[in-house]
Amino acid sequence: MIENKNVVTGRIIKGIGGFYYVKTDDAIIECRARGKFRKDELSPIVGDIVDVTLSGESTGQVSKIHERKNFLIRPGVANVDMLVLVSAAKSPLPDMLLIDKLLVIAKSRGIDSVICLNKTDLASLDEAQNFMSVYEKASYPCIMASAKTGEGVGEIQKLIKGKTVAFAGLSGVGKSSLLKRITGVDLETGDVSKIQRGKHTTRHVELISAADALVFDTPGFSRLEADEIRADELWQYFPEIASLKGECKFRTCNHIGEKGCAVKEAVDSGAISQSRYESYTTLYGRLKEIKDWERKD
Ligand SMILES: Nc1nc2c(ncn2[C@@H]2O[C@H](COP(=O)(O)OP(=O)(O)OP(=O)(O)O)[C@@H](O)[C@H]2O)c(=O)[nH]1
Ligand SMILES: [Mg+2]
Ligand SMILES: [Zn+2]
Repeated sequence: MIENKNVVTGRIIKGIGGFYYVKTDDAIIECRARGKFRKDELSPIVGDIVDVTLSGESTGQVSKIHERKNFLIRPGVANVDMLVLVSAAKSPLPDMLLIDKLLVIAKSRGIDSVICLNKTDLASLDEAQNFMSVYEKASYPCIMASAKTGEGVGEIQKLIKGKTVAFAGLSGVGKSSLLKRITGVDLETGDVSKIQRGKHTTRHVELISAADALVFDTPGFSRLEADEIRADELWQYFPEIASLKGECKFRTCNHIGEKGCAVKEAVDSGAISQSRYESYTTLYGRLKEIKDWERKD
């Protein structure tokens, strides 16, 4: 094959207003995506490995998206090894259903998740541990952190070493603040009054190379649907429910109040947390209403 000198391969590290910034071995190239991606409904996202056809020294056009290992729509990231789901112990309080939806989506796409509770300096140890125990029982790795005091930062650094990791969560939980500590890169962080007015600080996904890892800083979000998942498959994406497979009285048990349900028994005994079970039943009810033909692929 003849090598085309005008084509280089790199990774999208940022996307703003129709421009993509592609990092190659020796440059950052500003690109516009080609029309054909829109037609195929395949848009480049941050983290994509792409071919770029150069039009100048540092400008070009994304001409091919390499096959993705995985991707998420919200936050829009591709080819990740791990998701760090950040919540704050206070301001804002954790949104358990949102966390559980994102955990479900990540699991269904084969992405491992870690739970990180930030701003532990604002809460009592009891409050922090209550939150942690919900996810420890579900067998997710959990870290208590504070971007203010530096607690947990070393632990996160150790965990993400050598990996490509996306930080996600509500606006204002401190994703950028933590990443500033972790990577030493000076990211923009918000002030609380701005967040209370519903303003987001980080507006674009950005891939940062630092601290022996590649990390995505992502904008906060509060709306998320897991609509691509079928109600009768939902149990698979709750590890603590999946581990009870075959234990219920009825083989077809959906764990929403049937007789002899081992999942409900585990909730009653405290082995499965009430909050996770509520998320399961809420999500199940919502997904059950969606007809198969309405489901996006
Ligand atoms: N007390 C305390 N405040 C923190 C901590 N981490 C972040 N903050 C504050 O919380 C506010 C929001 O932090 P950001 O890092 O901008 O939050 P974010 O998650 O990146 O928000 P978006 O970019 O809007 O999604 C800022 O005022 C930070 O100083 C923490 O551990 N403790
Ligand atoms: Mg931010
Ligand atoms: Zn059951």
